[in-house]
Amino acid sequence: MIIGDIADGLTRTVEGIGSTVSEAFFEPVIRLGVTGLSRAGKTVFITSLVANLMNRARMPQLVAAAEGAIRTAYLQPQPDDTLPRFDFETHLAAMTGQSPRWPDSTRAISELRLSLRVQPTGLIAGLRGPRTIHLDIVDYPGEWLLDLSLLDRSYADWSADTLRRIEGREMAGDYRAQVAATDAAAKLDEPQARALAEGFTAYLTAAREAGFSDCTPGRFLLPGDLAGSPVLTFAPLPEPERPPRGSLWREFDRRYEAYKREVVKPFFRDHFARIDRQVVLVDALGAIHAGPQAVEDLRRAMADILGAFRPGRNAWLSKLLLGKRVEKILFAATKADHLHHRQHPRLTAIMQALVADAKRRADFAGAETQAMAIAALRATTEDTVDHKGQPLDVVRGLLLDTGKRAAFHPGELPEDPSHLLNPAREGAQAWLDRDYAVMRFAPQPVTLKPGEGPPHIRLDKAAQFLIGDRL
Ligand SMILES: Nc1nc2c(ncn2[C@@H]2O[C@H](COP(=O)(O)OP(=O)(O)OP(=O)(O)O)[C@@H](O)[C@H]2O)c(=O)[nH]1
Ligand SMILES: [Mg+2]
Repeated sequence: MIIGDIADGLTRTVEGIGSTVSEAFFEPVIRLGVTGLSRAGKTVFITSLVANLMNRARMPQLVAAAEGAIRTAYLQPQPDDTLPRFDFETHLAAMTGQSPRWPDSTRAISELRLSLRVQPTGLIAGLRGPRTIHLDIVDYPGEWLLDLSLLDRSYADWSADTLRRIEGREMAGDYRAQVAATDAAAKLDEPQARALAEGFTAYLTAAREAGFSDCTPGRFLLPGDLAGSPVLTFAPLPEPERPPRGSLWREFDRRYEAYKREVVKPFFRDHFARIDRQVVLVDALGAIHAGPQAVEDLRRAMADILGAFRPGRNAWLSKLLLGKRVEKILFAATKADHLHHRQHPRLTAIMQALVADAKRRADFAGAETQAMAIAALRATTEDTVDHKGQPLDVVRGLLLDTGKRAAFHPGELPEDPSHLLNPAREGAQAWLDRDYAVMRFAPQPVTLKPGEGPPHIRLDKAAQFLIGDRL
């Protein structure tokens, strides 16, 4: 254990020196992490961001683009040979063109390098030649950040906490019955172990679908090539009095520790620790639609996710980072094109309130943060219609389910976010005085003019915050 920690520290130092040397003498690199819970909009965000950095006509708020300092932007081979490449071309082809559709779910880590050729403008224009800046974008599931909280918890703690949380949840009924029929002190039986892991995974999947975010271990939902391996074949059980050697409990305890060591730590060491700038995408509208419980759970999951950006909280992570920190974090509420722009400030305020708790406790170790409402790919147009003699703000688009055009009003978000967050915190079952609807729109067919990227809302402002200062 201790040896492992020291070795981790050493790797980090050597790497740290490597990247400083290359930055000073060669070409600067910005590592941008893009994360969010599943379906938050990561793939659409990266695809649209890259397309709009390559064709910058829709990026007036990105100062370097508006001033013409960015001469060209082009894709290059990424630096990490063992990470899957973010499949930009396939995603872009899906999202644009005459019969566009949303890209497929991705559910694993991937990387893409975009290189920007930048010519300084203004007074120093003549003094400096053009330089190349590499933007390495890393897409990873937010669920993996939730696993950080496992590192300082034992199997017994995690089990007790998880079993407590699922007590009142309907979709956990089958798993609770399985636990009730299990003797954790009995000898390990592999088919039984597998059945428990499968039962617990089925619960996690249903909880995730119902809008719950506290779904650890994160890899149970996104197993990739670990599916079926022992590190993913355990589940929470009540602690028996004196579990004998070779018992189900002892073996699950061991596998839980292996999960932390072999799955969680390598992700933080190899990927998370190298990120300079981070965007956290949040489907806040989706949670509001699902109801107060989903909003409260999202707030808690945000606090857990954001814990990863306050390294003081976890001794192992602090040692790994050695004082290096993420410089900027953007919290972006996605899919803002479901709302008329008049409501965007309210969505931003809700986003701010959702992360406020975590932020108050420690300002992310000095990282600069901002909250925003964005749409990476705008699928609607705005309109105001007459509704019983009153003007009503709506958005119009092509419904995904029926393929029909429709005007849609999702409900009024409150001006004061506490009108949503307080009932959620107090355990309300439904919103008292209002209802929020979410419709799924298909992307609009677009014909892009030369120089134009896909239509979006505030993607340029997001890019200015995330990388503008380095261009
Ligand atoms: N209207 C609208 N819908 C969006 C936007 N971005 C994402 N969506 C919707 O959200 C869904 C999920 O987006 P993705 O980008 O695939 O989300 P993800 O976080 O990569 O999801 P996983 O890969 O499953 O983790 C899409 O299929 C769209 O329905 C947007 O800007 N506007
Ligand atoms: Mg994805």
